[in-house]
Amino acid sequence: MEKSLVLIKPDGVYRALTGRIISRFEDAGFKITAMKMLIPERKLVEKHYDSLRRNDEWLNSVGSKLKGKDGISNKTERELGLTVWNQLVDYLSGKPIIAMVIEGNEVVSSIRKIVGSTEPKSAEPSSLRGSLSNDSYGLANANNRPIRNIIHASSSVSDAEEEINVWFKKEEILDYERADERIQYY
Ligand code: IDP
Ligand code: MG
Repeated sequence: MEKSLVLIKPDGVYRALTGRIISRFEDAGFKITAMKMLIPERKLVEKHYDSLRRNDEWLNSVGSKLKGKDGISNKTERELGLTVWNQLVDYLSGKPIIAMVIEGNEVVSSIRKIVGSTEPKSAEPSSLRGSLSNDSYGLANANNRPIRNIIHASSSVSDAEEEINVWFKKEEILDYERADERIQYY
């Protein structure tokens, strides 16, 4: 079965939303096969987001939303993107988060749908980000911080494999059968 890596970011933990978030994944038929609560060091978060730091398309796109803002317009879009990347790493470092491996049929794309798009303000209102937050690019940029969107979810099967290796050892991922798996899948 396909696997995804999900993090409940510090805003989700501080706002006591963890139970409701986990329930949404379980209710959709997905199986949690690893879970831990931890306060990650910056190095671990840097590793998790390493592919974004090397992704010029992401850096330029994030930076372009800041370009022209007073006082920082002398930086390139890529440099502004790197500033946001650093803020993103700070946002998750040294604060409580929950990391999970979730398994199921085409789970990566289904979980992205349940989580919703990056900006809570424009995420589907039925999604987790759209129903549990109203943060926007405008507010995040005005306050010089990354979007607070409660959850991270892997965006592809190959990203999921890399991200799972960042957060979990092989033996921490459990093999068991959910009681309704036969009804769902066999
Ligand atoms: P995703 O979490 O929806 O996959 P990514 O593009 O992978 O979004 O970005 C990672 C995280 O970086 C987002 O979840 C959000 O917290 C933050 N972020 C993304 N784009 C921006 C932006 O334009 N401004 C501020 N923060 C951003
Ligand atoms: Mg992403």
